[in-house]
Amino acid sequence: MLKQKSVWLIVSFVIVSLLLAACGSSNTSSGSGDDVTEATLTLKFAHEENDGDVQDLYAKKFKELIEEKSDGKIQVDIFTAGTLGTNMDVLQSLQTGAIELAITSPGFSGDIIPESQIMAIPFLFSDDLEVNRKVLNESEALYGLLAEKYEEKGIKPFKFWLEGFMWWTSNKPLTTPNEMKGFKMRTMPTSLIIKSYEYMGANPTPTDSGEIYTMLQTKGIDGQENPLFYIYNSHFHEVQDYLIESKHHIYTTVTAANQDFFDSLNEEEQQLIAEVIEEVNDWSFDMQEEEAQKALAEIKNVDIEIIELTSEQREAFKELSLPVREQFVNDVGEDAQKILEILEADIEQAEQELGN
Ligand code: 6CS
Repeated sequence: MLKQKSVWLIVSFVIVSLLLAACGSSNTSSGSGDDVTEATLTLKFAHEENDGDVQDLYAKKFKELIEEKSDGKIQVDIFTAGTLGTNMDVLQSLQTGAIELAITSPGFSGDIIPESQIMAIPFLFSDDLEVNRKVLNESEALYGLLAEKYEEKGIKPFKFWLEGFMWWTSNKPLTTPNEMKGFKMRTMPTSLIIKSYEYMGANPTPTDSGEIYTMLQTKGIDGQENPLFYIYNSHFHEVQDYLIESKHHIYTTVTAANQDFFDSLNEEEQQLIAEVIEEVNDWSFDMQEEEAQKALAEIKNVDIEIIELTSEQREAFKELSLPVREQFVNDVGEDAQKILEILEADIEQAEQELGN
């Protein structure tokens, strides 16, 4: 007998497929009449956030540039969070080719690409965003062995990129491991994040992103982690007493295509898509920084206490979280170890090159 989870997965897959079928196929023509350019390709581009969030601004920039540079021959339809099911459904749709492009984050891809959980290890990346930018742009670990793991699952990762530091919001100060004990911390569903918080003494509670606000309000969870723009746009600061600059992690994500779809394109189309993603990626670093600054300025207007962890305080949480690295290697295997070793070296090298 099929388990309830499997039945639910099949049902949501059928719903998403029907929805996408209603949106049309990837080879289409748009408009009619002499003054309208015939579109030869329509890309369905899904992401995990809401209208106006960082991933949405990224997708809109991609749409603007590719439609302009292809003289309207390539068109883009953007799908925001929830419109094609959960974020895990989006990843599945990318894998099956029901959508052509997506922004997909490691917090949701652990079941399909276990090695991608490396991006969810806390305190692994630098506390300097420029260093992290360099690593995400160039890392041999990410564009070598980790990229192969995505490709084995039918997904072509173009660029890894970041959406800012993760901050904690909470209903009590979180400055020492003692205060973290039993704390109901909302997490994304990937098992490595859950284990990391268990090591830090918390009671991690995976929750769908659409439920976070209500769960905070009703005290079903005590707090959550997210970049500033997401905290502000989702109004979490309105139902939390503390905003903590913990720098325990950065929010990373990947812009990716369905591999078969990408392989089916001609060289010119492939090059254009890759070039535009490169351009949007460069642009996105300043964009996410601006969004973070705007959000912080707004949050400072409300009644919430902002705490910046000292490096000693961060170190105490880091120490507790360290076993998750070994657990990642034990759970995922030999290649996970290689990716981790190369990534650690890439981060160290970037730190040295940028003079940290
Ligand atoms: O916490 C989450 O679930 C969400 N956070 C971000 C920054 N993007 C998408 C994700 O669903």
